[in-house]
Amino acid sequence: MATVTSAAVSIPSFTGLKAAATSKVSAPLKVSASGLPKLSIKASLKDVGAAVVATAASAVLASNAMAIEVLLGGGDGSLAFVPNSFSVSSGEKIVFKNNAGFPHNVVFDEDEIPSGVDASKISMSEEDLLNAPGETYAVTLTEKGSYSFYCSPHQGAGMVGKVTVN
Ligand SMILES: [Cu+2]
Repeated sequence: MATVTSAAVSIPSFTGLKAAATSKVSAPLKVSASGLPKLSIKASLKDVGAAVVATAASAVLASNAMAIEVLLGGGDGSLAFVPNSFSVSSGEKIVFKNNAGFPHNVVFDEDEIPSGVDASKISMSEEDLLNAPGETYAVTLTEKGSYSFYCSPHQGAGMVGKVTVN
């Protein structure tokens, strides 16, 4: 536990960076305001790794200034992607963030993505799950077209989504 505490203390600069980058980009969505403080307070060892990745990601965000955040699980407890249908520009980062009702994951349907795109390269594995609040999975799609995805634990409950890459 001592390790967790010291790691949590050393992280605020990283999460701060991420918070700044994320809130700037996704402010119009108004989805990150409540989630971010929780993330920085509850920094666990797993979050430390995520924060380091996020730091690299925020450099990318700063350079292309494009990203969209999709919540995994609705604030009302619904098993859904929020939003569940959206558009992005080619190369825009999509960040799926655990919000409620987890575990969740993000798997693209190999039959409902543009031809030539390898579903396994843009998906989490079916067995891989995001278990903790605030955990994220990020993907960047470059091939234009329509993509369908689902959460494997909750696909039967209707946790499916669609993104159009323009
Ligand atoms: Cu789910």
